[in-house]
Amino acid sequence: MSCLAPEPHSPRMPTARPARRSTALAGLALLLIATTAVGEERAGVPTDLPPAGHDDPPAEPAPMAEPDPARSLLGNGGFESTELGIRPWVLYVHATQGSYVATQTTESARTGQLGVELRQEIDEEYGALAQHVVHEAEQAQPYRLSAWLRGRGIERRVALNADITNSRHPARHFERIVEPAAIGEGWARYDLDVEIDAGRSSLEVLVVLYGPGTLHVDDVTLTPLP
Ligand SMILES: [Ca+2]
Repeated sequence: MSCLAPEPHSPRMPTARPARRSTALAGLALLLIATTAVGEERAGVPTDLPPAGHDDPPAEPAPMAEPDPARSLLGNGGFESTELGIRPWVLYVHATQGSYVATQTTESARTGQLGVELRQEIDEEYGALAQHVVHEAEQAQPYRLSAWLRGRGIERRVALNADITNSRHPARHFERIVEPAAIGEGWARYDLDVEIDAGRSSLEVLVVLYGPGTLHVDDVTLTPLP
């Protein structure tokens, strides 16, 4: 677990665009106090399933199974759209326009043909891929934000964030920090579990690169947990 002190590079970040983000800063300190980090396990597809026909007990449900993109609340999570580009994702940067770039590339594809390369161009605190979703739910439901990442030259950290503002409950902030040593040139999946309350929720999910480096991102999903 990590509890972050409110810092200038807070994930509840100001943005060069769009301007509406700047109004959200007032609640920053309180949100960060509620920061939640989840386990550091990497994703893994079970490889030790018993052969069919054995009397071995059945394998436990795989909690880290590959999320089903068809159930995801996010759009263009595989970055495959050649019409939309990265939309509805947007690129946030800390302050300096052009300090990070987000580009669809074939090198960034884990599945399909394309993924996104998020890269620092000019020294700056952070850049982030962000997507905003409005979700209406009859009852509370846990969800899992998952992203497949690989990278190089990352010196500070990467984070998965989810900020959830609900019509019936106070806003909540969820965060998973990924240390640079955990990000290699091979793909690994990182997960962040969140709770979406009943009612109308405004969700913002972010994949944040702090400091220098190149981060390849693909197959980002926000799917309901059982
Ligand atoms: Ca893809």
